Amino acid sequence: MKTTGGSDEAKRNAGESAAEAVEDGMVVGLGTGSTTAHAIRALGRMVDSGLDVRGVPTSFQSRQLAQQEGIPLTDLDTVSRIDVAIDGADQFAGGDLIKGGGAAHAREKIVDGAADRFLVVVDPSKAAERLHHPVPVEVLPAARTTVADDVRRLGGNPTLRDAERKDGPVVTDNGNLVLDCEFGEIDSPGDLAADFSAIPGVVEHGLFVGMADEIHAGNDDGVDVRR
Ligand code: ABF
Repeated sequence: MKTTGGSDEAKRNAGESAAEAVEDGMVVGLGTGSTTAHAIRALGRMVDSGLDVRGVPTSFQSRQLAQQEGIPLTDLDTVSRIDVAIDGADQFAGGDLIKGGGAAHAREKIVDGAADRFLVVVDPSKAAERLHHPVPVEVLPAARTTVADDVRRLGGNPTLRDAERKDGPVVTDNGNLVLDCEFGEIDSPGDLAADFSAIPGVVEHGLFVGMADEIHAGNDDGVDVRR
């Protein structure tokens, strides 16, 4: 699995800390990425020891890992609520996040947003005073050019993810494309989120504003939990 940023030990400490919040009988949102993968593996071990949970995956990748780990799965057509969602981030500033490095942010936002508690698992390389990571924006293929024009009008610089790759650009689990939109420091994430949402052809953007309930920031020696 592709890993980014900090050490695997820091990611493990974050993921395992969040998994400890899961209790018997819960429905758990299973995020995407290398940090959440540690939480999913920890949940797999808890299931082996008798924990009764059902997972709602956010991506093909998290579905596969959860299946390997023996975690029973369900979906949002079957359950009416999610107790806890555990998911990673590309950057966080306070409780605001940029997600979508794994191109799974549309489903992540649905699942994380449906959870009573959304726990973010990160390593220290993800911390920022102000968000400045490029914002991934999932777009309908037919709208990639018009959305890119609108992003430029907002002051951003959009790049089609992996446009130069031999086998073509990244295609999301939903069959769409991703524009990574560079804005420098983002003064008002809430305003930019609203601007993205108003663009025709945008399926979902990677700004998760005020959604996090807890940040589990792992380091090599332990974890710092911010609520
Ligand atoms: C997903 O995986 C994404 O929303 C985020 O982009 C990424 C974080 O991955 P990692 O934990 O590997 O850094 O959660």
